Parts: sequence; structure tokens; C-alpha cells
Amino acid sequence: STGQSDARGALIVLEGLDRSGKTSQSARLLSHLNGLGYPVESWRFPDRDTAVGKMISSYLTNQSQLDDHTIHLLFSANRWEKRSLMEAKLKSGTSLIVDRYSYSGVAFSSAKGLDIEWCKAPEVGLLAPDLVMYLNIPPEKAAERGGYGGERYEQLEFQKSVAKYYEMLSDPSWKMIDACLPLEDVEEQMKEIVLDCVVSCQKGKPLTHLWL
Ligand code: NYM
Repeated sequence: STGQSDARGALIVLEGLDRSGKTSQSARLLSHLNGLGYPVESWRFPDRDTAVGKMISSYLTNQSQLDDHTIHLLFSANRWEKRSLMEAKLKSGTSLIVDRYSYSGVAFSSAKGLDIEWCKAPEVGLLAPDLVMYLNIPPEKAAERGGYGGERYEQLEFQKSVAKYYEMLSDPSWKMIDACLPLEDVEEQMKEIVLDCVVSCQKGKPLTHLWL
């Protein structure tokens, strides 16, 4: 194969605790790739704009109460409802920078005491990321960053537990980024890693599925 017809966009996922800097870095990566002329979009989960996303948002802002299993499945459903669009974008050559994905889903729900394998099950069959970058920050440091916004889960003890589950989920392919470094240094590291990934997907690296 020449590789040309298999060229596709890259599925790039940013993970990390609340206040680890994922959202700022997503924006920076988006404009970097844009500037280089690569088609790219920035996505995030939960996507609060869909009907399911509105239920999630209301739960996160404490306007509604839901059973732990129920909210877990809603977060997963929120990814499933975007799955076909995600695949279409990637196949048409657009790269996606995604702020949180299935790993957030499993880490946050497991930290509440749900069984980790039960948490992974509804994620099976979603597209697997080509790259996971983990913005690594001690929970105490993250908590110091201007405090938390007051949404559900934004508490130090809970975040410590989430960090443990992220560690269990991580594999050697994850790029661990020291999120305590200045924003610009974090950005420089991430730009290089992301570009490598975009180039390898352009060359036709096959798309795979969770759970890996
Ligand atoms: N969260 C996010 C989950 O509990 N499960 C999921 O599947 C996802 C995608 O939602 N504290 C949690 C993590 C965050 C919260 O995310 C809202 P954000 O990035 O602050 O909008």
C-alpha cells in the first residue's frame, strides 16, 4: 500500500486530575496543529451539549442526584453518542484532541467504589486513542491551583483516589507529562509528542478499539 488512501486523523486524548491543565493545553495544541495546516478539532467529554450531556451537567453541578451506576452509564452513553461522528472525522483526515475519555469514566467511578471491570465494560468497542497524554500532578498541587470550582468530585481526598485508579489504568504507551512545570514547558513537550502521532496516523496506522 502507498499508505495514502489509509491516511486519517489522529485520536489524541488528554487525561489527568481536575485542575491538571488539560483544557488550557487542548487549546494550545489545537492552534499549534491548525497553524501547521493540519485539520484538527478540539473535543471534550462530558459533551454537555447533548441531551445526555445535560443530565450529566445537572448531576455534576448538584442539581440532580443519580445512582453511581446510572451516572457511570450516562458518561459512557455520552461517548457512544459521539462515536460515529468521531470515526467519520478521523477517516476524513481530521485529528481530534479530546479532553477526557473512557479513562476518566473508569477512574472516577472506580474511585467511588464501583468494580473496575464493571466500569470498563460499557467502554468496550469505542475507538481506542492513538495517544494518551497524562498530565501528572500531585493531588495537593492541583488543589492549590486557585481552588476547585465546586462541582461534584472536586475534593482532595476523592482526587487522591482517582489518581490511584488512573495509575492502575495506565500502560507503558501513555505519555506522562509533568504538569507541575510552567505551562509553556508542558506545551512544548506535548507539541512534539502530538506531531509524531499525527504523522504516524497520516501514514495509515490502523484504528483500533477499546478496551486495549
Ligand atoms: N468525569 C468525566 C467522570 O466522572 N466520568 C467521565 O466519563 C468523564 C468524561 O466529570 N470531575 C468527571 C471528571 C470531572 C467532571 O469534567 C467534569 P470536566 O473536564 O471538568 O468538564
